[in-house]
Amino acid sequence: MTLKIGVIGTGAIGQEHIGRLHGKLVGSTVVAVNDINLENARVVAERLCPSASVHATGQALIDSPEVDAVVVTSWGPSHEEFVLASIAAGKPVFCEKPLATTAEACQRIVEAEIAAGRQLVQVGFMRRYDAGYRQLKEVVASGRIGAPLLLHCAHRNPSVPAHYVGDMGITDTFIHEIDVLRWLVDDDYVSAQVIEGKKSRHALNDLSDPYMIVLKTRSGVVIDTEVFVNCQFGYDIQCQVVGEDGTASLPEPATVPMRQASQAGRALLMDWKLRFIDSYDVELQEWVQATTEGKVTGPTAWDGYFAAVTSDACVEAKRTGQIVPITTMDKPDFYR
Ligand code: NAI
Ligand code: NAD
Ligand code: ISE
Repeated sequence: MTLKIGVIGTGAIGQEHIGRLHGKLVGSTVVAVNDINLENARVVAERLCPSASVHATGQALIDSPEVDAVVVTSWGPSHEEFVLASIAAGKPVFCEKPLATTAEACQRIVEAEIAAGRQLVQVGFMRRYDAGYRQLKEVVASGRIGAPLLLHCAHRNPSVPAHYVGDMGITDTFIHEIDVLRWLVDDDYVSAQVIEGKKSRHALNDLSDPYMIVLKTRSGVVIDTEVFVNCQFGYDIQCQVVGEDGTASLPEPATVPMRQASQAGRALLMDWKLRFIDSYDVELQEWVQATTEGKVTGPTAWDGYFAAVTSDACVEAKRTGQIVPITTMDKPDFYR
């Protein structure tokens, strides 16, 4: 069976995912697209999936009988509307992170999915599918470095566009760490603190950049992460786990070591699209397969909700300078 997919949001990652789902991966085809910028949707469809229909609204795409499942790759603030509409239509939906931009919105999605009686939602936390993070998790779970005590992490982008503003360093960027680190150490967070750094001259307008975020888990693991989205030098993701008996680090992406022009070294990647390119393929291939079988096997709406509660606490911690507790509703049996 071929899964017929509708994609809402034909921007950067929407185009990447259309390329995967229409031609690269097995068992899927893109039959419909929409973007708030309809002209862009037409141009993208013409280039990547010429037989797809271009719908005037996201709702029309979701309602279309030709669409079996929905992929939401529009801007974060529009996610809630499209995920709720997909649930109401009884259609499986893969939503890029964040599931929604506030915890309340994610809670509405969780409640709607439970009321619908079956899991339909998967969130695009693709780092769980990355070979490096999977190897690191295996080492941690094996006990070879003892129990994890501390994590030192960094999420660095070379630069960000002008529309990247406010607290997107937390809600759009650090949200990846929020999800993957909780999965890595198999623990939940209880508090958040944010310490602002000296502002880089490369940070535009009112953007604070860089800052440090400190999360504490239920079992007492302390996780510090540098978020620096105008670091200039590369797209650089770091994660070191300090255990009772040793340390283990996220492998660097494979690039060719060179000696040239009196320098020895390796090139750094500059683009997020390339750093986790394989993990997007694995993530979406598994989603296509599981959706065809009527299952959700990846990060759920609950994971999206937990990430949003944590992200809200980080935003509050940044605003107040205080250590903010992270409290969620009890995990419903539906997600156990
Ligand atoms: P983008 O700005 O390139 O594309 C977003 C697209 O959504 C634009 O074409 C815009 O016109 C469209 N759009 C916005 N509101 C809409 C609406 N109401 N209806 C229909 N279309 C709408 O943004 P980008 O970088 O592609 O990010 C999109 C989403 O993907 C975000 O949620 C972002 O966090 C996520 N993302 C995830 C990544 C990952 O590594 N998993 C990487 C990059 C983005
Ligand atoms: P983008 O700005 O390039 O694309 C977003 C698109 O959504 C734009 O084309 C915009 O016109 C469209 N859009 C916005 N509101 C819409 C609406 N109401 N209806 C229809 N279309 C609408 O952004 P992007 O970088 O592609 O990011 C999109 C999403 O993907 C974000 O949620 C982002 O966090 C996520 N993302 C995830 C990763 C990842 O690594 N998983 C990487 C990049 C982006
Ligand atoms: C973007 O949306 C992503 O998801 C990238 O992975 C992240 O590094 C970047 O900061 C976000 O804006």
